[in-house]
Amino acid sequence: MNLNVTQQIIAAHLLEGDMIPGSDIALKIDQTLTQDATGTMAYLEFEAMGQPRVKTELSVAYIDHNTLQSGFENADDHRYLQTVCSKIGVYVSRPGNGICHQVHLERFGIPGKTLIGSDSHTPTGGGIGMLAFGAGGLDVAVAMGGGAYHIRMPRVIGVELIGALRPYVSAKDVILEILRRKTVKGGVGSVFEYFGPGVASLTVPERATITNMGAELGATTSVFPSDEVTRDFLNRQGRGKSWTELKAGKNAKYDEVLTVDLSELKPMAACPHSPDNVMTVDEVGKIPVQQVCIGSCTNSSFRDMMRVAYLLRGKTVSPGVSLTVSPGSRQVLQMLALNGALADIIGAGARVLECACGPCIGMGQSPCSGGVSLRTFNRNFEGRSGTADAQVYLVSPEVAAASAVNGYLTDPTTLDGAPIYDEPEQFLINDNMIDAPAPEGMPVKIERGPNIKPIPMGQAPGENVEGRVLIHVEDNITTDHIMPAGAKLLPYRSNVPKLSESCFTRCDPQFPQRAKEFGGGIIVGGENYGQGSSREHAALVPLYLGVKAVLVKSLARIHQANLVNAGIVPMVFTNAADYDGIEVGDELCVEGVRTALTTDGKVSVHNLTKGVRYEAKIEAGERQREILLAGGLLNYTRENA
Ligand code: MIC
Ligand code: SF4
Repeated sequence: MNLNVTQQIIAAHLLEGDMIPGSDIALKIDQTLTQDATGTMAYLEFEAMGQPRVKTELSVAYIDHNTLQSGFENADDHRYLQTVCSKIGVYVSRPGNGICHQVHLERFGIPGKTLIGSDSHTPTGGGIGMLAFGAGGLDVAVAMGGGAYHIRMPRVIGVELIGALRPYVSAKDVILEILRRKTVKGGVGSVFEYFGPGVASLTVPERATITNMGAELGATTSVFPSDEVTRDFLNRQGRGKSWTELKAGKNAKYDEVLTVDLSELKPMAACPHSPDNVMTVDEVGKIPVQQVCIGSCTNSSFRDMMRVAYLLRGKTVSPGVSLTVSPGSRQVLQMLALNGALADIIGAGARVLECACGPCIGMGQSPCSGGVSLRTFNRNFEGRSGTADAQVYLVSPEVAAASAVNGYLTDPTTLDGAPIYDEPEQFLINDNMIDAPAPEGMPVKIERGPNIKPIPMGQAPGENVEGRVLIHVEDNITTDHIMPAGAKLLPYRSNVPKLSESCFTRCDPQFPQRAKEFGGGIIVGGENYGQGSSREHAALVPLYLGVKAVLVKSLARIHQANLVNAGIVPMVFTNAADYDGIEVGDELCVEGVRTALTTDGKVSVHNLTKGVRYEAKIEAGERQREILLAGGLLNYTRENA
């Protein structure tokens, strides 16, 4: 066999297309996951498609994001999720049971299977050898109905790991080092596949930290082989039967190879405000810290928490610091409670939060004004923490715990000793918070609260698409800029009209008002537009506000798919310099849209205000063009049903 692991899994799931990098392929999807902040939409969409029951091998809905219930909205959404899932055949992981990616890895992940999830960190499953992708809710809904997942065949970047991590250097430092080298755009169109002698030194949860944060590279996904370490992890989870070996063929090739010597790595920090703004902790220096948050789907495994407990044992959190700890799953929390490590964490003064996303998505714990917050999370975009001027640094659990005690950023390799950690004989298995769906045919009443509002529907575009420029934004705009999350807004994830009041307000408070005044229009942006989360709200809310097209230098993968699914035309400048000449309010006419969608995608954008023309290309594969012609995926699915 000459195939690498990525190609082997793709070959085994290929429904359409050729495995030529860049060309459209369709994959069979074995498993899906949703979380509650994107799941309500995904299930509303599944219902709108008119399918009675899911057709996947396994579909799970997790309730982990919207767990702060400061009004009826989140609780109503949870009830909707529980009832709709029971009816259509989806398992539900109840609130408190843990973060989707952590629980899925522990209880459901299977090497060699495909998984898509309505969350950008679904590639966490790559730690156990799954080919796992983040996707918009509509794509997940289609996969639940048995439909294929359509992507571009990725390039495969081989990451050769050699050596072993030194004490206090962590899996987080591996992915931060790769982000330092490749940046938040460096993974676009690629899968990061890990190989080499260093792989065996990493446990499955450590591998999952690395694949989780591959999302920040803009990668299609990341994957590790499935080896004895994987088998061992599955055995300890009582799921040894799910193991199969997966390794790259002897003559497997990669489109590019990076080498990381684990033994040379130092503790790192991603500095404000981007995950690729990486320096060593030593280079950043001993800056005073006001908050430390440990948890999130990147770093909340039993291993991570045991390291934290070791560093906190017998210590006190520095008086100037607020330390929060959120274990990633109830399995982890219960094991910490049983072995006494939780007592070490509590004893040091940590504020123990429930097993959920919590501060990572701004669900509470916003730092103080201008505060420095060290977080073991994966994103430090400006304002995401809920405090506009907070300085968020992304670090490993070891750096976080050592710094919480000292009150300043601390390189743990300067400490004595080394945390001793052995994988537990057996992980504690208690699936009593995972509800099985009702048997097929059993009547289940779906409960809908008043917060659930209709989904906006796209419209088929005319030959010319006209509109004024609503906003002109720079490079690397995230979905957190387009449609912010946080404690105040997440309760409205099933209420697009309400969300629309906050669309783009982080960039321009006048945006929603202007969109109304202009009667909708066109968004102009820079490189890597829409990076970050998978939230389709970053497409559906602009759609609701009348956005018809976006014209940018380049697009992030999941957001591009979400725009197409919503029926918003994604266009890329042929000549990036044209971006500079456009201003808010300019009247644009995109000429020949329908013709372009049936031919080569090329359009001419006439700036009627400035009297100039720009060349652009509609960024969409063949099937995506048909979806755009139909006015979005829901219309397309109905037409083709
Ligand atoms: C995130 O980390 O930004 C989220 C919240 O998990 C999102 C999903 C969402 O917006 O609900 C993601 O990463 O896809
Ligand atoms: Fe939750 Fe944060 Fe992970 Fe997103 S990145 S799934 S908000 S823990």
